[in-house]
Amino acid sequence: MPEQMTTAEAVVATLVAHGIETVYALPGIQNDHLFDALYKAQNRIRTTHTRHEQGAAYMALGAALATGKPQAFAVVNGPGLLNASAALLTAYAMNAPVLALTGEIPEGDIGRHLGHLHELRDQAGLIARLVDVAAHIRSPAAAPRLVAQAMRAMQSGRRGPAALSCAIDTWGTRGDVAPQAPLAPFGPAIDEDAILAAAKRLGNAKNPLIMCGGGAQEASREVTELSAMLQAPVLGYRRGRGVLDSRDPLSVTLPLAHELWAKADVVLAIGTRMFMQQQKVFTAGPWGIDDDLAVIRVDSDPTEPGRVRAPAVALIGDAAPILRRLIDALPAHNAKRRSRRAEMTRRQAAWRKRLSDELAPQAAFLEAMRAELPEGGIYVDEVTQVGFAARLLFPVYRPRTFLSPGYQDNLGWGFATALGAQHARPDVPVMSINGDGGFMFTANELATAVRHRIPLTAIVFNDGAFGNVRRIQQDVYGDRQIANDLANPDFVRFGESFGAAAERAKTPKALRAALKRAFRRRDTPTLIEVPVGPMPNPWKYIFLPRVRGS
Ligand SMILES: Cc1ncc(C[n+]2csc(CCOP(=O)(O)OP(=O)(O)O)c2C)c(N)n1
Ligand SMILES: [Mg+2]
Repeated sequence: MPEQMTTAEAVVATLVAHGIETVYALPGIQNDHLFDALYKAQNRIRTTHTRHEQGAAYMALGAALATGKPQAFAVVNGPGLLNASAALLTAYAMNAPVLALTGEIPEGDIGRHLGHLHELRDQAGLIARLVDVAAHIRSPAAAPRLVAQAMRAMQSGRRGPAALSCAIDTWGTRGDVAPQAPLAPFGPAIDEDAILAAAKRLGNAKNPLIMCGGGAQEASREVTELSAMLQAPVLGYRRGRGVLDSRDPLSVTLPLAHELWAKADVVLAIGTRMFMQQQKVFTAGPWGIDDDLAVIRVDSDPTEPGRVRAPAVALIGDAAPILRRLIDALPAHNAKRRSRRAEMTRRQAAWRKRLSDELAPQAAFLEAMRAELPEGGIYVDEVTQVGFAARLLFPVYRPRTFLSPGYQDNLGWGFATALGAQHARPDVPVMSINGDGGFMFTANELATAVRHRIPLTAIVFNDGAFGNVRRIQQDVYGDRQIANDLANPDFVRFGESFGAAAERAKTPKALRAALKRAFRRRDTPTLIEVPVGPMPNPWKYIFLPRVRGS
């Protein structure tokens, strides 16, 4: 039955019908009708406001990554949208379902360059470069369908962000609106010939290897079964970590996977761009591919597998159902396999020892963190020394519990993203690690954590520097140091001034004790400062040389 409502009310009603529970938001006059609609719908949808638009957008991103479900944020046009844009860019790079709702200047004046409040020339064109699916809402009647289409797009094929804009006057326009149920996600049927081809290749493989990217996060059970059937080691580097439990002897981190890569004959690459294997990174790599290596790609984006090099087999669609079919088809072709348990346990231990020795300061802090963070607790990464080591050394037990920013690697994403993860998952502790440089990008959102009682635990490793930049200037540029030293607040007093719990921990042991206290607080954020010195260089274990092909 159509009902009379404003465009804003129609959008909110449709978001609610799609299971959106929270809008992360920062208000402003262009969106006043939207916030009025959110006010009226308070018992069905929460509005969680932040102190800067990037905080709102990163919170939506964190909530999406932690839950795997679509999330929404609302900001004003122009500066509000631009403030949110780095998070939107990151959501795109991470294939995260984040919906941006943004205002616009009066409908009739778009494109006339009159200089309205917050006017941004060709805002729609700018948004189109940030997301794959964007629409401009022109009437209340059109709103539900556009919301439903955006929601469907965010959950179909290659996942990713979407954006909806609406002019200041249109938000308030009343009209007849018909309710809109969610649209079924779309995707191709599973290609049975390709499943058979993949099953034969994998079944006959002598040294199979599985590689997981972010697209494998929903296929943990299937990857675990396949790995056991094939006795195939599984690499998860950043976005693929936790798909196979780190405690499984077949779960390997980057340097061991690189070693295995040299001898692999069939690789099953699931939801990964295979960037390091195919691309030179600065002066290292690619790992290389030659004719003795058959690559099977599983990807929800049909354009991804052949982008650099045509694979032997491409399986297009969501990973979990495809892998389930592969599990069914494999036994008819699978070789009899000896357990690699002992071998992999030994090789893992050797790498763990080497990395823990060479990256000792980072490893000791990571060990303290893992000891306290419960099995289902969520670790949120940053572009910082302990973070780089975590990508190699931090054991991860479950999918969606290691959130690492993907190829944007944008400094400052961590704290606000972790805030969103903790907001969306109040049932588990979330731990955000930060450098002193990155933390100050969104440290203002401590106020948001206190205001909304979000019990996030944030650790700041304080070396008084953009440490990574400093080390590069020391090592590569003859110690000509510029723009890397930081004047910091007293982080403990800073945290306390917001009303957060705060303390300083100088050793891994002290950090462990501080984390124990922090994870017990369930309605207050905690800030833990860890003063550190320079840390050993992790990069030679991350940017690895070519081991095959030419
Ligand atoms: C948005 C963004 N700006 C700049 C950089 C470049 N960058 C990478 S690491 C880094 C310094 C990080 O300093 P800090 O957060 O203190 O971590 P540390 O290396 O000292 O542990 C910078 C500036 C980046 N990755 N992202
Ligand atoms: Mg630093």
